[in-house]
Amino acid sequence: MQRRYHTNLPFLDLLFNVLIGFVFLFIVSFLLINPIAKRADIEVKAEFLITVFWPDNLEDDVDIYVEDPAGNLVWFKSREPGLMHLDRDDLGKRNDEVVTAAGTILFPENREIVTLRGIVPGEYVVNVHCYFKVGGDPVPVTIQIDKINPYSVVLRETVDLNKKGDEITVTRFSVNSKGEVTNVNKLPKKLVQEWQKG
Ligand SMILES: [Ca+2]
Ligand SMILES: [Ca+2]
Repeated sequence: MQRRYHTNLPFLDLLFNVLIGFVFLFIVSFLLINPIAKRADIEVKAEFLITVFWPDNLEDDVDIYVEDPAGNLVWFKSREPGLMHLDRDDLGKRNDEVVTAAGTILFPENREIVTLRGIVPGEYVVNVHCYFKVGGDPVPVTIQIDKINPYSVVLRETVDLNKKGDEITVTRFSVNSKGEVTNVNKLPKKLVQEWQKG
């Protein structure tokens, strides 16, 4: 009996170590799962992001205009029609400084973002317009369209706006009821009317 007791000890030791190993793996996997669940929370709030940006520190004011399949137009004076939302009207360098109670905070980037919070099937039109310009050099404007669920880059393209008042249809893209992009083309469409130019 005594011999049998001694031979069981290493086995129990091993069993205990395996158990500790499993507990450790469980804790590690739990920690890994948690941030992924948090990211998913953010993802369901938007289906597409349309980001327009131009070089930092320029005084040039570029505006994004997006028309949805229902004919809604999002722009700086109509920031949340339908399921679209424009984060802010970036005026170039002029509104880069934001004065807060904690002091002045600098946002050097020039960027406007339109979020599509849900899917309306049909065609979207994305235009950029040069509202204000300093100097004669063209301003390179980059447009990126991100599809969020599942993630893919639909388009990333840079166009030049040469002078005040220039308007370019960067893209038209169609989305079906499943949220899939079915057609991308560049057929121009004027979205900025005279009264909107201010
Ligand atoms: Ca702007
Ligand atoms: Ca800016």
